[in-house]
Amino acid sequence: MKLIPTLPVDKRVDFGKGVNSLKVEIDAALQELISKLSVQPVSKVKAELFDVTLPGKPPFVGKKHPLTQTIDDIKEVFASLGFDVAYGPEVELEYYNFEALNIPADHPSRTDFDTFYIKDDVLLRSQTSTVQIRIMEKQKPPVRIIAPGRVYRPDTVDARHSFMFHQVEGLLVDEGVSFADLKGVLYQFIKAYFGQNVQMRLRPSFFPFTEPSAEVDISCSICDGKGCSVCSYSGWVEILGAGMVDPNVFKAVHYDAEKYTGFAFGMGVERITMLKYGINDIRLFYENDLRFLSQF
Ligand code: 2U9
Repeated sequence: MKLIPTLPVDKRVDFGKGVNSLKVEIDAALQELISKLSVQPVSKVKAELFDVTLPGKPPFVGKKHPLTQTIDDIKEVFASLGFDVAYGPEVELEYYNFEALNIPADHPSRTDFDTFYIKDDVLLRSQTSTVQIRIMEKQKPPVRIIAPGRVYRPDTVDARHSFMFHQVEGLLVDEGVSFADLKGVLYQFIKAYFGQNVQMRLRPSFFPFTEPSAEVDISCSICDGKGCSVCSYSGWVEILGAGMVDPNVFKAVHYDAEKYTGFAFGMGVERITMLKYGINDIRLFYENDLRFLSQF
């Protein structure tokens, strides 16, 4: 186009027309190329694709495992009764798991708990009572604690047994503590956890670490005590064990058994969770299947 003024006058018109039509052709080809590459201003793309009035996608929010929820619920009830929470090691000395709990090497009840040994005198604990012994070694009465945690037993896995499960054990030691105090505390716990309409009964039993001892039943929460397969048509289900701390346990931690008395109890977390929600297989807790876990 710059050349046009330099040309002789009679050539300018034809040359100008030719250049102009070339320009139109190039412009059209460029426009086509641009639209094929869909090069558009960013602000325009966003304005067309993003509708700010649409509701957002809810983020996936995880939640606590049902066993952790149960432990939290138990902690809350006992906190309201003045109990602290204590923890201890899962890998334990044989002494804390057995001897200090009045279970000497030749005691017949050891076979039920004889557990996973790491070496001669070190094992995976079979109950959380080890925690209470450790606390009593460090602290004078009054003691009022619950000890939640994992325990290990040589049980064959089936719908109701597992080689690892969770317990919450409790201990209260002071001057003048009686069996009636034990019964009152357990009664409050059962009403708070299972509901006001649930009944409780105690049956005499034996544990090496408590004397006297009892097994505690509640009226079946599945059938309301009418009788079903969960309670073997008896209307009652066992939910925990308990008793007055054996004087030999106090001897092991140098507490004066003449001055102090105390009660202790223990419950399986899986068991009470299964009873509360009607779960029929303990293995469901350990499989990490979200179809099960997301229901809680
Ligand atoms: C100390 C002294 C005594 C804790 C107790 C039980 C009875 C009991 C079982 C319930 C179901 C274990 O998980 S389970 O299989 N526990 O029956 N536990 S008395 O007694 C203690 C604890 C600590 C120092």
